[in-house]
Amino acid sequence: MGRRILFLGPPGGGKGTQAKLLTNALGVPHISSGEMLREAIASETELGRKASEYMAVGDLVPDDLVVAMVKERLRRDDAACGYVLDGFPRNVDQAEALTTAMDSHGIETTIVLDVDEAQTVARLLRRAELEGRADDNEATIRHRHEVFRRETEPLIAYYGDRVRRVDGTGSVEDIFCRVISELAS
Ligand code: B4P
Repeated sequence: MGRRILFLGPPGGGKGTQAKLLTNALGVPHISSGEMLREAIASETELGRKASEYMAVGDLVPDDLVVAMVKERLRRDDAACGYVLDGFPRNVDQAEALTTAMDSHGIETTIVLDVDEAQTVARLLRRAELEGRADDNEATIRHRHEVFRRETEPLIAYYGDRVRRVDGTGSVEDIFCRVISELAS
């Protein structure tokens, strides 16, 4: 089983949840662009100040900022034996930048979590009640889905035969079993 894995899926599709479980199972770092950007906002860095206006309305943060951030993270020693990427790349330009930067250490497998929009919206509205994340309001969630369809879905064709589709509905545990089965097959 390869250890350079990307999770793709709609907002609320469960990428973060499944990526964390897989990270623990494989012993490689979980690299979430969304989490890194939220940390930058919380620490009030220059990157955080620039990113916050885009994230608040559900738009993508400009590619140059995100690509530099993730490339720096991937260069650290703990990612030498693999990584689980979550939220990056998010469009074809970011994917091209990653392919160029990683050369032969690029993504081996892309797991696409299939979940319909109604379910993901319900999940994110529940999270809004529990965690109060700024971009988890219905208008922004709908916009994040539009951005996903326009910008991120084309990555399924980009990664072609490296893609494994997984039914992302049901319990977290059931979905994780499907992910592991796909990676083992
Ligand atoms: P992300 O943090 O990546 O947010 P997201 O795609 O909207 O996914 P999210 O974390 O919400 O959902 P997940 O699938 O993990 O990005 C946020 C913003 O950062 C973007 O809008 C953009 O502005 C910016 N950004 C990030 N990366 C970028 C990039 N590469 N380029 C440019 N901008 C970028 O789902 C988690 C939720 O579902 C949780 O509440 C969880 O508890 C729940 N859940 C999971 N599995 C479940 C299950 N089986 N049943 C029920 N609930 C479940």
